[in-house]
Amino acid sequence: MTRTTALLGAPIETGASQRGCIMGPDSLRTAGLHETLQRLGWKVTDLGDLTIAPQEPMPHANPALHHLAETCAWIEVLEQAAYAAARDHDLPIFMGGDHSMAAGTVPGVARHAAEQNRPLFVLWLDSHPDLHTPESTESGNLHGTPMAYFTGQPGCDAYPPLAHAVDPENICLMGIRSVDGAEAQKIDDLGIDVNDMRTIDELGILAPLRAFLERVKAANGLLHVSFDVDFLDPEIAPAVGTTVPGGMTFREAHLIMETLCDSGLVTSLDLVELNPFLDEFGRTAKLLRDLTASLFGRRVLDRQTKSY
Ligand code: 5AB
Ligand code: MN
Ligand code: MN
Ligand code: MN
Repeated sequence: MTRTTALLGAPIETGASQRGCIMGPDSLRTAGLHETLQRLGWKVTDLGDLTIAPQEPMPHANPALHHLAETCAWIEVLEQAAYAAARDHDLPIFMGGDHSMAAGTVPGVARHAAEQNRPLFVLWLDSHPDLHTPESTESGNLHGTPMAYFTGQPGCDAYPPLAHAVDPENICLMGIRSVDGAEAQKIDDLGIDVNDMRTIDELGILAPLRAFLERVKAANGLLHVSFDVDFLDPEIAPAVGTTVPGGMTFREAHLIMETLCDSGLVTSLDLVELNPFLDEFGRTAKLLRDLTASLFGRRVLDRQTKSY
């Protein structure tokens, strides 16, 4: 049977410190994401871009916060749209947009998982854990908060009520190399599976990834992958406002996507933090397109046909 995907644009940039992520969805379209997935045999539906109404400022005890009202509005719109996309398609792609959008997409797919009586697992590919709350963030940039929200941490009361929290035990972080004090504390408290860059240097990416995928499979879980561009090394992916040196190489990133493809377990994907204003002739958008193609079945060689 033909597998189905949907492209859903979330042109949101209010969670980031710099402007430009609003152009992310169109940059991915211009790079040919739709056509690439179609050529791999998928039925692709472009659902267009979501919008929110203009918002009045929302006061908060943390004076550092930027765009709280807009973030709340995006969370509500995205939760509903991500829920519907996950219900209607095999593997929808949520095209960002900054990472605050995961505060909507993850609860949306969590609602779909709950309806199916299946646990939701999250693979978080990022140099940051994004475990601040609106109370703990010092920068006030709300793209640093989605994981605290969708795991139901205290300190997120300013956000819409959360119906389906993700169990921290079902989350795997990979590529982590920039953690603030409050986030490190929460990682300890929650016991989240964190594969920081040192772990990956020591073990490689495959061993921890396969161990996580085994858990997803054993639990018959749904698997959401949240891909932040700053997961990649800035040398290969310059188009992001929060570059951190020492990231994933080209081949490590493809190997992750190829391994995810082989597992057949992934049921939704965020592509976030792409800032085309910082890109070099679409280089980062094309890389994201190609990494997505690896997840959707593109191979260097078709190994199935090879016999030794
Ligand atoms: B991203 C930082 N922890 O809170 C903060 O790019 C960075 O979605 C957040 O991972 C980075 O501002 C958020 C210093
Ligand atoms: Mn992030
Ligand atoms: Mn990040
Ligand atoms: Mn970022």
